[in-house]
Amino acid sequence: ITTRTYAERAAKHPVPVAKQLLDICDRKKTNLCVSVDVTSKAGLLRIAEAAGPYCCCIKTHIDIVEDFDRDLVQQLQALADKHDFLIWEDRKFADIGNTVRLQYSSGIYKIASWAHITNAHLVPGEGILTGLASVGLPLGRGLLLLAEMSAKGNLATGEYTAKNVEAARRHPEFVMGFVAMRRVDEREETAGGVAPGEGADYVIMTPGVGLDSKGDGMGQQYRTPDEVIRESGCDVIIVGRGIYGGGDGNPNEEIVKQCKRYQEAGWKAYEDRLRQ
Ligand code: UP6
Repeated sequence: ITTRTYAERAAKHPVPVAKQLLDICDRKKTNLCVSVDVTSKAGLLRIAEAAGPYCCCIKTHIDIVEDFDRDLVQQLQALADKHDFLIWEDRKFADIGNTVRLQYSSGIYKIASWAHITNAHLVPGEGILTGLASVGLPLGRGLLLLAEMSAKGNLATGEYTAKNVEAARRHPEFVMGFVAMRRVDEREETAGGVAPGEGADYVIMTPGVGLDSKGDGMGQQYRTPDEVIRESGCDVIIVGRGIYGGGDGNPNEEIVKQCKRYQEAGWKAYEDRLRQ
């Protein structure tokens, strides 16, 4: 588990967007990514505006927004500039290279044009990385591979997880890290893939974080910021319903209150990790 600071890692990271993210974490003293899974444009913008000052990243599922338009992404980009956070479209691409290239660049959403970060499953093989990189690299975007998942009974385990790390190592300019539940890169190092400590630095972003609940009745499993950041060595906590509350979202003051609570817990866990 790395005890290097976000600032130290930012200074050396080969992927520009990872460097940016780690710098924001350091500057704003937050490792909180807020997942805004609401279905209206107004709701998404309202929550992003309320959460913006407390997070390093806002994660979207843009295809659930009923009244999506270009203005939504322009306003979201303006909020990202104003509050100093990155935008991650949680698209979970999972098709062959040529198809994901088109899904990433084109259609209604034109994800690559506004999302600093997106993510993909390795199920189709490494062609998915070539396809996404052909669009994302020239734009300075970064990709996370879903090496593990938070849901009960998910199939992203063992050999599949290790394959994600190996594939990432072959695309060091575009793959900035993983969605994972622990430091999967170090486990692979220990298993003999690369000499310990000599592998590239990866940002581990971790969903399934909640302080008040252990699950949602639909397979989601929650752990605390301390379990995720200090014990498991992950870098960013992703919190959705724990902050916005589900449905159309909590009132702004509740969102701010929960953001502060998760920001504080995540940062304390990081400081405790540096000391251990
Ligand atoms: N997410 C997970 N688990 C994964 C990958 N992604 O929960 O393994 C995403 C979900 C949702 C968010 O798609 O947007 O993270 C978690 O939301 P929650 O905090 O409300 O459970």
